[in-house]
Amino acid sequence: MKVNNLAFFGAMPKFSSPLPVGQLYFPGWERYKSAFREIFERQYYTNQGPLTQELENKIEDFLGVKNAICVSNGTIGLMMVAEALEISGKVILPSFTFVASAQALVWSGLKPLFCDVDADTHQIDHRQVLALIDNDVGAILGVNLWGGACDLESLEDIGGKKGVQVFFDSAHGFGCVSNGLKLGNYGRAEIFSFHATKLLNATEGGCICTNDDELADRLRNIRSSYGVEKKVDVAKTSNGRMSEAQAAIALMSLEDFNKNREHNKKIYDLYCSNLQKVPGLKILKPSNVSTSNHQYVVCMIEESEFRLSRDILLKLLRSENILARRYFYPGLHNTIPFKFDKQISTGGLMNTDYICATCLQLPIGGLVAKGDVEIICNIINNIHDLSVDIRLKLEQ
Ligand code: T4K
Repeated sequence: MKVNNLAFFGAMPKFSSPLPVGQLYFPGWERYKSAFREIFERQYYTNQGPLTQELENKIEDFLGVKNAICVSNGTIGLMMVAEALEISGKVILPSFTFVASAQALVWSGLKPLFCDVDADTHQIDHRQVLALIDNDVGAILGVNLWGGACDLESLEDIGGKKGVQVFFDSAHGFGCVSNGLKLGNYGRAEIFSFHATKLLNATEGGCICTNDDELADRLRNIRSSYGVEKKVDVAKTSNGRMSEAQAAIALMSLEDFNKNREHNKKIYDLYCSNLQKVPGLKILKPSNVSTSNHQYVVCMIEESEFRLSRDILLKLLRSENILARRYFYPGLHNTIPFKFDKQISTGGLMNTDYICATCLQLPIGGLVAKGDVEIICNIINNIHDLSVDIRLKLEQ
């Protein structure tokens, strides 16, 4: 292959239509039709309808958790938990996460305090959490990234010893198992996202899980402005209701969950075997879990060995219609409003900066076939082989 065979330098893209990074598993038109016909016949669109209730029951069974409280998206789920836990002051969370983890805290009147992450796992560095705790810290929000988990038990221990509540953002973690227990069973509560790009998909949606019945009652009353049958006094209410249309799609997605996860695992394994010899490219192994949902394929590009930067590789791939992404770039601490706040972190966030500059997501999920992975890996291998020529051409 020659440099001029790359789409970036004028050749035809290797994929005729864009290949996104997200899941996008579609259940099939006939199943949609029959699910939506039933909603139409019942003439019941939202407010804890039969499909939402069925979904909650099925998620409780699937995760082995006492309470699953479905909501309209993961972000509002985080806001509702922060409210229900009656937290005040600062909340420690990792600096490498999606903006919603921190913004949900801001909406709840809390102050995020960023903790750096581990360079190898990308998860919050629990050793640094301890050093950040002072009297103003009201909670720790652990985030379970990339179909892996942070050190859940260490964070729970730290919270217990310091008298600080711990809850988890498991937006990426539905169906993952850590220490023999499915995510959803850790901390005071855990939040999942069922966004279209997640393996369990409700188009938009999410779920809060907790084994604390009293907390669950509070959450159910916060979810809707008019509460639920079992009234609990809460200071603030919201509208975090999941609609029947969302629940119908999530139910189909849950039915297909194991099959879709298997597909992701095969795709993940194929990337690993086809890219293992590329110098400077390392695929992240989901951390701290015995079962992952393989929701993301995350790789790190070390420029000195790969001989091209992550950003150049990204441009070359995108020209081929491979919509690779650099998630969480440029890092939460470099976004508004956090970048203007010197107290948002107490030390350097060196690992977060390093990961933001080197990490890249490759396509996985329902729209990606094994043959696509072969093509993507060939292109990446070729790009590395041609790196010297590519550099020269870019400098011209
Ligand atoms: N905590 C964490 C750690 C999170 O990662 C997230 C969300 C949350 C909390 C909050 O949960 P939610 O409130 O979102 O439920 C996505 C999602 O919007 C977001 O849910 C997710 N994390 C975040 C990491 O990624 P984008 O900007 O990457 O997605 P988007 O819409 O650009 O889609 C990716 C690709 O898929 C694009 O190439 C377009 C394509 N696409 C997307 C959709 C939705 C399609 O082809 N069809 C589609 O329907 O944010």
